[in-house]
Amino acid sequence: MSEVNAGAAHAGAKVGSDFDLVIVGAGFAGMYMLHRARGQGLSARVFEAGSGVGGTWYWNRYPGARCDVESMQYSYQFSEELSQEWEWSERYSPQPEILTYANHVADRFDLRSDIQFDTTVAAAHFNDDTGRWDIETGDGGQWSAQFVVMATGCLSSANMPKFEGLDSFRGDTYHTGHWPHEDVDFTGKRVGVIGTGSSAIQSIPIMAEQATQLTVFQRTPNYMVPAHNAPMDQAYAAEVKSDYGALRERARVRPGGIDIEIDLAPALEASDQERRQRYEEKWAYGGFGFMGAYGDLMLNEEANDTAAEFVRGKIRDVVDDPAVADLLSPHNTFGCKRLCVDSNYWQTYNRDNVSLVDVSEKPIERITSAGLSVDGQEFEFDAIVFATGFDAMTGTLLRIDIQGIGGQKLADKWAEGPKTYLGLSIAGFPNMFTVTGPGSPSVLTNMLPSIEQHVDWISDCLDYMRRNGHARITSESQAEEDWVEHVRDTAGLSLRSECSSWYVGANIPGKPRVFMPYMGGYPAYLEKCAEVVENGYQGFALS
Ligand code: NA7
Repeated sequence: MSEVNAGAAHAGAKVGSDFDLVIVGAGFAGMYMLHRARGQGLSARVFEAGSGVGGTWYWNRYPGARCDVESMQYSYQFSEELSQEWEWSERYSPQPEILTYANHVADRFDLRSDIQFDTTVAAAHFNDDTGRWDIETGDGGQWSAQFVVMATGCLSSANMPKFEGLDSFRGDTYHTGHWPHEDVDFTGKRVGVIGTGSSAIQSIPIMAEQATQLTVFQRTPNYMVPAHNAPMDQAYAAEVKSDYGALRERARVRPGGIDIEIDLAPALEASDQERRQRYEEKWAYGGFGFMGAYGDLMLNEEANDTAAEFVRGKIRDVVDDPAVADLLSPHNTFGCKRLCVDSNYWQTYNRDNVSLVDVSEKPIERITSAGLSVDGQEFEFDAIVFATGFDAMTGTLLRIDIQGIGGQKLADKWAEGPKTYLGLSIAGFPNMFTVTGPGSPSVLTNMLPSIEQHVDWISDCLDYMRRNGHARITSESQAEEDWVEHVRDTAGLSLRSECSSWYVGANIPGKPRVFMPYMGGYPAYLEKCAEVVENGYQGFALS
């Protein structure tokens, strides 16, 4: 999360050092990139805005924060010893445990000495004369590096809507993506929550147990599938560890890079009863596997609606008040916005101290000194929680003043949406790589393996360059254009590109509407990345 100060160039700036590689961010991507760079004998420095490692798991400490990918799959795979020795305590890991894991990795591989914490990157300018990157940190430090790796995360710039009167509120305010490090206790408090995405649905059931009154302001209801979280099944963990490679291999051939069962049969060819049974089985198992019930759920509106209606039925089953159940029921395309994996979210609305306010047609008018107002009605709170998400995929990169060849600003290049080659490289910005950048499968996959795949690709590329005496790599404009077109065409095949989600930037006013992640599937993407290398870094110019 970079609260960057783009205008930080000033007299008396501290002079830093020269590095082979500067890495921005010390989340899972930055940490592994540092580890690989060191293994290649490169000098590297990581700049991290936070005071510790962990990236998204460092910042998102809200109550109930938990990974929506199962623990045995959401972990690094580069070290077999690490995979064997680390023990996850639950089926889905809670944020504190993932953060402990990140810290364990930092210690185990002795990473901290090359990470500069509490340091934002304000600017990165490609210097046409030296062929290196000039980097400026928010503290006025100036650094030079041959290569820059943007390990800045996909969901790392919090979206705080510009509500009128925001500063006038006398109570406490929180953003789920910037949660305080100390415990926040809502006991005895009246709490308002804005948003009903993953962060909200994870935190609402827990906050509701503390608050005297919890009021949720919902603009769009979301589809959920139950997590059925539980203590780790030790027999299952042992079975996975007996051949971890097999699990990873099964995951690699799945579109989302997660080992879940996928049936390609079309939903519409099954009878109502067969469909019902299949959905019930998936529901009973829990998690994203629900999406794998049929092959056409994201391709055919009618098929999609069978899943949507099944989920709406589940809402009616568990929510006592039919009017509330109705309000909680989504009617947009199932799985179009990111599916939420929940624990007792809808059930929470059966509590006497929880209420739901629809702001879909009459938006929040303003924040007031006592709370907020909607449609002329004032709601009073002791605390307001903004669970309003992120400026996804491009937000953090664009908050840094990045300039490529000839001073071209990334913000200008991306004015109509992000353009990359493979989500790894940007034409006109030589020797800069993005880990899980826009145009790569990233957020549509299990992030950790996707991060490792990118870091491995970049590291192998740097090694290739060194062995072949190349100092500069840049993606070619035509290759980038072709890839951008392919990303767009592939997105167009799926129902997913049609709704107002953060995947298309719809949650940020004024952001260009472009489906940002690559939807062609993880296996196809891996193949493409490998093919580019086999063909001598096809689409890149090396010199
Ligand atoms: P999300 O999924 O982007 O959710 C943000 C929520 O905040 C969503 O319900 C938004 O409604 C709502 N929102 C945003 N701005 C407003 C305003 N101005 N008024 C009312 N409501 C608003 O972010 P999360 O942090 O929950 O999850 C992000 C990802 O993290 C998630 O997908 C997982 O990958 C992990 P909207 O739907 O836009 O109508």
